[in-house]
Parts: sequence; C-alpha cells; structure tokens
Amino acid sequence: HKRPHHSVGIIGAPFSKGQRKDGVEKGPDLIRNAGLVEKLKAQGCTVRDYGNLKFEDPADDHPVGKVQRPRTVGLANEQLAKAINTIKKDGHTSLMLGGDHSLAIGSIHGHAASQKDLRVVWVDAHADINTPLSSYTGNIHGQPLSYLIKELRPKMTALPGFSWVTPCLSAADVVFIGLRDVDPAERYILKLVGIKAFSMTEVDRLGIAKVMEETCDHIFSRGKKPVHLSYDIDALDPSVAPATGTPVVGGLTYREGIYITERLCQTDLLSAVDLVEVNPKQGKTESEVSSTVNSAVDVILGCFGRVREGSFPAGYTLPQP
Ligand code: B3U
Ligand code: MN
Ligand code: MN
Repeated sequence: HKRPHHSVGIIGAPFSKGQRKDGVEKGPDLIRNAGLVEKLKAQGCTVRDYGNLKFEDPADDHPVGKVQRPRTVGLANEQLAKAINTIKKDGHTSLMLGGDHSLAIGSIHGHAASQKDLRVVWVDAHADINTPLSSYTGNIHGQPLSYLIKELRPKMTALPGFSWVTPCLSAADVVFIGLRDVDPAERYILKLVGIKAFSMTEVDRLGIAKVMEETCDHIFSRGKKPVHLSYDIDALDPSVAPATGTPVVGGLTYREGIYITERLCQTDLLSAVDLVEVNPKQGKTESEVSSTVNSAVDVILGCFGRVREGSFPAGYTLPQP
C-alpha cells in the first residue's frame, strides 16, 4: 500500500458557548503547543495553519426555550463553515481543533458546501443528536447532528442564529462509534431515522477491527465518498483522556481510539477531521491535562498517516559502511 501525501489545513476554533464549562476554548492552542504541526510535518504532511477564529458575542443572547446562547453558537458556526469551505477550496484536508462539539455544525456544513455527498463518522461517548426541543440540558453541543440530518427536519424549530443552516446529511450517511451515554430522546431518534451505531457494547462484541470493517462497508455501500471524522475526545476512556467536560467511564482504549483513525486514513477518503472537547480546566492534575492532549495529538497523527508498524520516507536508504 503506497502511503499518500497529506496536505492538512488547520483551523482553531476556541469556542465554548455550546456548553457551560469554560476551558474548552483553550483546546486549539494546547494541541498546537504539544507540537502538532511539527509532528505532522515529521511524518511527511504538508501543513498550513489558518490560525484561530475570533468569535463575537451577539448582544442579548437570551435562551430560546431551554436552548442556551443560540445566537452566539449560530454565528460562531457560520464563521467556521466559511473557514472550512475555504480550506477545502484550497485543496487541504481540513483539521478543526475545538472547542466544544457544537462546532461540528459549522465544520460539517462548510465541508458539505465544497464536497457534495459526505459520509460522517462520529466518535463520541454521546450521540449529540438531541433536537432543541428534546434536549434537557439546553446545551447545543448535545444537539449538532439534529441540525444537519434531513430526516429530522420535521422535528426542528427555527432558532435565531441558525437561518443559514440547511441539513446536508442523510441518516444513512452517519455512523456512530463509542456510544455509552445516550438520552432516551436520542435513542428514540436513532431508531426513528435509522442511524448505524456501534455503541461500546458492539465494540466489546465485535472488536474494533470488525467495527471498522462494518463502518467502512456502511459508509461506502452507496459509493466512495469523502469522509468527515468528528472525534470527541470523550469517546476515549477517562483513563487516557480525563480532561474533558463530560467524561464517561467504560470508553475506548487508547489502542481502539487510534485504530479508528488508522483505518479511516487507509481509505484515502478522509476529507475533514474535527478534534473537540479537550478541556484543561477539567483535568485534576497537570498530568491529566497532558495525557488528554497527547491522546488528542495521537488521534490526529493517526488520521494523517502515522502507523504504529513504523514507516520510512520514499528514497530512504541505510547508511553505507
Ligand atoms: N446528552 C446530554 C449530555 C451530553 C451530550 N454531549 C455531551 N454531554 N458532551 C446533552 O446535553 O444533550
Ligand atoms: Mn460530542
Ligand atoms: Mn461526548
């Protein structure tokens, strides 16, 4: 298997208003400061860093029903969608560093604007598919997929800040991996619209290799299409990624978490990646923060060609005695 060259366009989204815990806006710079760009280059990637987005705070962003900060979240995602669209037009695989998972609305929307017919692999402890009406927390990071899936349109209400959003995915385009904390309403929605989901029970039953073969079979059953990987760091077990807003026991091991990225990289169809929900303020110690950040970096490196078996650049030769 010839290893393809990866051209990565990085956009930082230091945004936390899709949930209530601050600190998650520090994610992009923490991940960069762990040497991300250097490591990507060292494994043969071309990297362009587009820097961090600057977000505004619309005045008087009062809740709509239970939904918190809809105008702020809507506007931030509109900005992000434009940035991702630019990165895709420039010919890169986009890498969005969050930030909370509400940012997937803009990231996927922006990706879909340049690449028709996407597939989405959503790696998460949570399903993030509450509608604004079904959400009991009101946090939009628990809702992003409801804005994006066409079949859920009849269940959606108009929200200020979201008039630019049109659903760009079909239920059949999405696969979940790692679920273990799913609200009743979310479980109902998964059944209602029929979304392929590998909860931790399926990871236990099948093993991660079989989960990934079935994931690829599912997303490519209607043709080879670009893949958007939306990776919530809380999919990993809290033993390897403790510094996140809503850790849930019983998660993916480091090895399972990395295997997902290696397998998707192998498809040569990975077109956009989100890495979200790294929150240093949720780490109890410095080492909890650094282990979480290191896990995040390794997830990203796996998306862009790092293989655990090792590799060498084209033209490599041994030193002659
Ligand atoms: N399902 C709950 C909890 C949650 C979702 N995503 C995270 N937590 N990280 C909700 O808020 O919708
Ligand atoms: Mn999430
Ligand atoms: Mn989550």
